[in-house]
Amino acid sequence: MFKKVLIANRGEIALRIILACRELGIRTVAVYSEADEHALHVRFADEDVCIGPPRAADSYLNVPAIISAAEVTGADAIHPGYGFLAESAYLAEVCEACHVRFIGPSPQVIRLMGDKARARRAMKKAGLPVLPGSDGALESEERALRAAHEIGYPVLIKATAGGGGRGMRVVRTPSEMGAAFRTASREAEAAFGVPDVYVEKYLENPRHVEFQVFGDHSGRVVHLGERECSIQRRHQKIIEEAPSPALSERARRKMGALVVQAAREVRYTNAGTFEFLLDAQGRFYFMEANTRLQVEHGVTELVTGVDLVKEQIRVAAGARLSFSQGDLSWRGHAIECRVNAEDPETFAPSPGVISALSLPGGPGIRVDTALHADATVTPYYDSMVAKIMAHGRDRREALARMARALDMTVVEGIKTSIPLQRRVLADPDFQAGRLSTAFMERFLPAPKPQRLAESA
Ligand code: MV4
Repeated sequence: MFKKVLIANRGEIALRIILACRELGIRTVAVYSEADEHALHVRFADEDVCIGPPRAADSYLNVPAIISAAEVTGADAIHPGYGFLAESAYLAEVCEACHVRFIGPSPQVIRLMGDKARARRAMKKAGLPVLPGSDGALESEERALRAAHEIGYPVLIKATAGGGGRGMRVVRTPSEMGAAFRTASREAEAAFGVPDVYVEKYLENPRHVEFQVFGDHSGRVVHLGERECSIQRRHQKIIEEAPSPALSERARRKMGALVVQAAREVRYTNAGTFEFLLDAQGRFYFMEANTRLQVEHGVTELVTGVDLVKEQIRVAAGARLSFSQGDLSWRGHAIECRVNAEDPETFAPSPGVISALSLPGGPGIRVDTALHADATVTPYYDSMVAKIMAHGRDRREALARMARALDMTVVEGIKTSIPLQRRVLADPDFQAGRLSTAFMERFLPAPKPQRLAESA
């Protein structure tokens, strides 16, 4: 087992990884930017190294600084968390070259899944259903038009280097192709440095359902069921749950078996997530695979009882998976609300000093956060400051626990997304499990008269 792990991240996930290391008896090294000198992840780690100025590009994304910190402290491994360098094939390669273990999949698998068109091709070949589409990057607008003609409109132009919705454009008629092709390509170039795009049949208002997979270095691969992640805004998830209200036991078994087979085919190791779009008829299509631990891993932990972070560390150190598919069962229902430091009406970031803090507890509640009284929420990084999770025997109980947990949460000094989440929890469609990726549109900045009426 590793003796010392460096955590190349900050905030709640850095803390989450430190907790896992503690339980495994592994020493921890925190890295931090000048903005995070007093952060909780630094205080809870056994050792810490400052890796640069506040801007992420100068610190948490600085590969040489992070590798140097690992070498100076004698760390055996690096856990990247999520975001920042978590899906950097380059960091994984540099780790190999420097004989520091990267806690994640191989550089080859990270690179494969990072190219969305290549991943789509590979997963189709491995037996996963995909939407009709071009099987690779399109060289010109004319090629895109020809592909769209074969697929049938509407189509979606996607960036091969994509993710996060950037470089995506819906095209409903041939006349829209030219402008959409050029803007998508330009956006992709600006965001990812790669202008390549491909097209796919566009599915209107699908659900987003993702499967958690895990592979070890002896070739064992299992799935830990799915998460429903349709409640999102501008590709930022807001509420996630496990299991998905949309999947029957039979559908889960079928999708799970296909995902395991596909992951095996590419020799997937460590934790991964296979994202699917689900249509109104229950048909599912592979969208992309994320080669990292996800923000929402906690809801899977609550329903399976597996500690995914400890498993990641053990497997990276060469251990076999501590459970087999047959050992796994799912208990009850879990839901997560992401607490963001933002205005719940306008979504504008809301940095500041936490003047008062009272976090929820009681039966079935878990809170992952690095917040504390007097903490400063800086404007430099992602606005997510806490994750509130609720577990219950069924969805109804989980939702009731979440609602009262949100009611008992006090965060003063900044604005948070909690009021918005309370409104979602109270929504009849949400309560009935009628979800889609278009769900949040109803909750977006209310037109002015309505807002006046609300506050009256
Ligand atoms: C799609 C789609 C509809 N049809 N692909 C969003 C981000 C990127 N991962 C792919 N995304 C989508 N791909 C086809 N062929 C709709 C989306 C999409 C979406 C997906 C999951 C969760 C929220 C979403 C919000 C808008 C669009």
